Amino acid sequence: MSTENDKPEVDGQEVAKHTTREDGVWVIIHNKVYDVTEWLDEHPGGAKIILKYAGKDATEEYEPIHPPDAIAENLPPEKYIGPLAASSIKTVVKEITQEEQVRQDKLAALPPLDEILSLHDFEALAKETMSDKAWAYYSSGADDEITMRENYTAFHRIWFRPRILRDVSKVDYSTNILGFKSSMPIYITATALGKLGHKDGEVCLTKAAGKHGVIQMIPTLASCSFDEMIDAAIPEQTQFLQLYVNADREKTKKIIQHAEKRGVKALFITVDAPQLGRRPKDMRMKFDDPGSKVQETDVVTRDEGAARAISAFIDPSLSWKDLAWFKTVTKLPILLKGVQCWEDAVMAVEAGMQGVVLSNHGGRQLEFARSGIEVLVEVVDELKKRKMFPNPNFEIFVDGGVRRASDVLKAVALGATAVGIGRPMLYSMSTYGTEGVERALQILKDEFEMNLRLIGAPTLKDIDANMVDASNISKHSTLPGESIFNTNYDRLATATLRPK
Ligand code: 173
Repeated sequence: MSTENDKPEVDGQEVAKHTTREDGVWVIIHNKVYDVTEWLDEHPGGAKIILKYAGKDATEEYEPIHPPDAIAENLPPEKYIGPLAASSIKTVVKEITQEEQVRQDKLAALPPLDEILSLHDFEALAKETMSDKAWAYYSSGADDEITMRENYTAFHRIWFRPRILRDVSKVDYSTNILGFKSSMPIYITATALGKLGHKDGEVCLTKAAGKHGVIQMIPTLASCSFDEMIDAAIPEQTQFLQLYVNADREKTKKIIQHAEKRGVKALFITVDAPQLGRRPKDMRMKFDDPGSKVQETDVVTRDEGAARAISAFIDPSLSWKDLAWFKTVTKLPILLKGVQCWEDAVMAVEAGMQGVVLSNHGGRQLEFARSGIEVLVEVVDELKKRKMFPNPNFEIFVDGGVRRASDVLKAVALGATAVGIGRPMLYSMSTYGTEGVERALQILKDEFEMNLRLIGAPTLKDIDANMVDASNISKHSTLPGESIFNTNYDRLATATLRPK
């Protein structure tokens, strides 16, 4: 049997001849040449995107969207043609586009990290320096992005009721999350496609989390492989796993059991994404290249971006009845991520879950879903009435819109164990890599220290619901933010003069 290593080198000019279904479609990924002709119509992202790279190096496009083992798992070994000839490597290396050069120049002009004072700073710099595609993917929200903005503004309807004269010479903002130590009441939540933002991808988050004693929730759809994220952790570092459930439950079982074996400490099943939301900003980035060798039959119907394509495996039939099965395949604590009302939180307790994340998926799923922080208030109220909370076996988390430690402390005051932070971690990673994420976490620590002193709480246990006024939390502003309202709608007309 021939092994991979026996294959002859392939010249770049030979690869360049294989650009059509008739002549065969070859692509180069990581300096290896593959024949993907027969795979074109099976590709979840459609044939069109592959044809765009026919005869060329597709590595850059491929990397963020596929885990490193995707090719090996999907293509039969004989479709590996051979290594790209060393003499060709230079000739096929893409010239850097003008757009990319501009981006590189901007990255080189990033201010030193000690000038970054808040998570907002990272966001502003990420918008300036990320590729259009990456920015569109990370920053987009569902529909008119009203829920996405609401996540952020909902925190502004909660105000503090600080206490004074409480000896805050020493403050301690560390906590336990599901029994695991955390240096602060936050965790890095799961977000997909890390290599869109930074070439090293999610391991940047792993490393920064390890350095700062923060828990990382590993995403199902990362650019790095699961094992890369586990291997990047230091001993004693805690990692959780976010899980998209595959219609093929055997695949899901394999993922869970592998994660458990590799030391993951909890499983967060995403329950708010039976279908991926429509995110217009991302969708407008759909792949359309007039130069590509697209044929009539290759018209792509999936026009909702790479995320939609790679999420096609998610099982929309998942239901409460399935939860018992998860308990048969793992001993890990199981939590539901994406609960949005108290009724479902009660059902989660009754189903024996170890907790819930009150979340609307960063405003990327159902438009007009309420913010996690708003849902927290009703969930804690109702669970308390039923004597289901506080409960050492059931913890409540919130995510969405968090930019400040003060936001986190509001959630803690209202009953959350900790809060998930997603986009700000991606923005700090995309701008400065691991060091950026470390700086973001340090900024949060500095904010926690100051805020605990100023609200008069030496430890997180000293914070309770009386330290906040959340009485306005359900009073929504109905203005659709500053986006569509300011661009598409005309100002209301008023009476004007009529010069004679
Ligand atoms: O919010 C997302 O973009 C997300 O969760 C996702 C799901 C599937 C594929 C890629 C991203």
